[in-house]
Amino acid sequence: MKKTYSFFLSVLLLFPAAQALADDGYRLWLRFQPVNDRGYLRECERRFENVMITGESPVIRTAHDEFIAGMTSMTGMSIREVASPEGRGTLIAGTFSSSPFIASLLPDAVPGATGEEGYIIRSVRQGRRNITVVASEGERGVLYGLFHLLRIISTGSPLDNLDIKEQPATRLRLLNHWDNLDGSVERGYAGNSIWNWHLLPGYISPRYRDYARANASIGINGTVITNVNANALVLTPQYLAKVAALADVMRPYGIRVYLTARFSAPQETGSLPTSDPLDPAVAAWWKAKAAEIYSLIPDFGGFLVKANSEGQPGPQNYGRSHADGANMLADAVAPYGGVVMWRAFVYDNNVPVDRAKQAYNEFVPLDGKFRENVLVQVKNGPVDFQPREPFHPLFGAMPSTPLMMEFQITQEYLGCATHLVYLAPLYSEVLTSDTYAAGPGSEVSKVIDGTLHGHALTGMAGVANIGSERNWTGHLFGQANWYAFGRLAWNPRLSPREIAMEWIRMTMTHDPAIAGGISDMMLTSREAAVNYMTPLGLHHIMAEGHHWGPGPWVDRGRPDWTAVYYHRADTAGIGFDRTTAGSNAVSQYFPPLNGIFNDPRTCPENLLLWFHHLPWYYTMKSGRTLWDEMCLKYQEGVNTAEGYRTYWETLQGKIDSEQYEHVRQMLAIQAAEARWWKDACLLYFQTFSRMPFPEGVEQPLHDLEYYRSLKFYFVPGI
Ligand code: GCV
Repeated sequence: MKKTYSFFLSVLLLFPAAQALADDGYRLWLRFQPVNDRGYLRECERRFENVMITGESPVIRTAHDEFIAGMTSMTGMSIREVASPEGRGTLIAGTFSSSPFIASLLPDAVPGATGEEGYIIRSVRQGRRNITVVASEGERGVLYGLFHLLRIISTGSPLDNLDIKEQPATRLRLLNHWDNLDGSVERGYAGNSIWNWHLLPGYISPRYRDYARANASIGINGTVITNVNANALVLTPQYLAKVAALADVMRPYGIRVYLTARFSAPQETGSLPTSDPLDPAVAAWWKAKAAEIYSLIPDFGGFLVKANSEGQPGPQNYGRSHADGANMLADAVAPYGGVVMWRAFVYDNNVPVDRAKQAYNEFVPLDGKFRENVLVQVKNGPVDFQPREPFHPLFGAMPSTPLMMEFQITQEYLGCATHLVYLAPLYSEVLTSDTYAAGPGSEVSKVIDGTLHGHALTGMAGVANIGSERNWTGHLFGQANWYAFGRLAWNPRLSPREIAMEWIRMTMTHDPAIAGGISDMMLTSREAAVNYMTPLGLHHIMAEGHHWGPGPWVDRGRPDWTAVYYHRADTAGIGFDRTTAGSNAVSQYFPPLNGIFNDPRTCPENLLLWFHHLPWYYTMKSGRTLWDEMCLKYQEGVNTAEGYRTYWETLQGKIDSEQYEHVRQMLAIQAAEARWWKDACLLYFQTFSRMPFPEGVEQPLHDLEYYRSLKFYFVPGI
């Protein structure tokens, strides 16, 4: 790998104007802008003028090329490849087994110190020579370690005395694409699918590699490339060749490909008369299918399954349980080290008394009945990715089964890709919630990372917000949610602010005042969205079908898909009674939470109407009536969204012009939509409360009939 990367420098010197070009967002957080601070630049030169990256494999080659390209782009240095430390400083990277020299630099690193994916980054002094060593037991660890070092430099963080030891909290860190074979994306707001199924496997878009780079840079190690509302066609030889081509692109970045399995595939593509999981012919069909897949994709990850939910077929069609279905698939992939991720997002054919209770009721009795290579994948809350939900009561309630977290990155219920809603606070709120499953301190993150119940198979999935739009996510700030998901899957204890600052510094600016201002905006944005959409525990009051905009009046169709089912507003009050006197969903939580949620005086006010139906004149902690409080929350959300607009305008000329203009327009839409939410919801709820708006709440722009009559065609994502 001896090569001098002066080519990159000449490109930078020949085309300095390229640096001034507007940023279209394509490079995500991997912009690797030239370092402006001269002192810091000299520091980089002192430490990284030579590199020695040991080992030969596709992943190590990727790690090498990424590091050299990133460093060259940031410093313009001609980096020399060396076989032993030279000059003022050398970066040395590799696996312990690839070089006894690396092992000798880290004598304290006992076997198992890093695992396959963890790494150590350490500054070592040899005489007057600076050595920075990045080492791991596995080649993916080397790749992640070098991306970490690039992050240190691109955020302008200190380079001296590095002593970092990292290991991922979860084993499977996956994106879930709800991408269809026709190129559409369910709940996708950033264009079409990035997978061009028509041109695969012949044409490999450069985007696939850039996608893999971005994911590897934040530790994502798997991707489920097809929708959970699955199409059995993807399991046919024609499509498997396409999947194999994508897997080939992902592999050098340490990313495995997974597929969604349509439960009725044996009938749909295999012409069997049944898909009954206990039928030996069905099990044999899946075994043969697994063998076929692994012959094409030796590192295939496994299957993700949505069964018996929203019309998807499943084992219950044959009177079998979720465990029967999952285990049959698990047996098929087990010989190859594959896993099955079985989703707990289930809908019964009969409308339940309380939709929020269903997954718990169906899955808790199955605890301990799954094969060792099955994870049950649970959405963060019991209903469906709402702006705020309590954590899902299944977390902590299935000690003998690995539970995998499912977050939604795409903003189905959060204004699509039009609203700036930074989701790290939502993810973090859930991960740090105490389930009390094994007494105080039993946080959701400990269920997910396996430490609470002793599971080695662990994982976190995020429903991707990625599409064919040039900037990948539609809204520039949507990139921050992809980034934050990866960072939290690696380390659920990172703070949302820390993650925001990293992203801002890598994507927008190093200016501390501006970075601080932008991060303040990001950190408050989730609460702002909750306030202008669903304050005080309201939920699922979005418009019908596409879920964009308010629809608290929606009352047609399957009851648990309507808004009135969830808010239950009437002249007496509002909210879903899930107390022991109501649906008793509170009983699905461990003590003392069940008691805390059960009593309106102890229930957190931000979940009040999730658990309680309360009179409009109920007295809140502020001393205001529930009605007044709700009105003021809606207004607060609107005011915050307006404030973002005003703040952003102060950034003109201070950040990249294309970034500025893109976000400026998006924030204007968001502020208008926040007002629309407030006006529509308050006018509608006022028909029940019959109370006036309190002081400080602006009068609606239109009447209720106007808002109810609004119809939208071709909203993306359905
Ligand atoms: C993929 C919600 C969404 C559906 C989605 C489903 C799921 O109901 O609206 O689009 O389907 O969740 O998570 O399976």
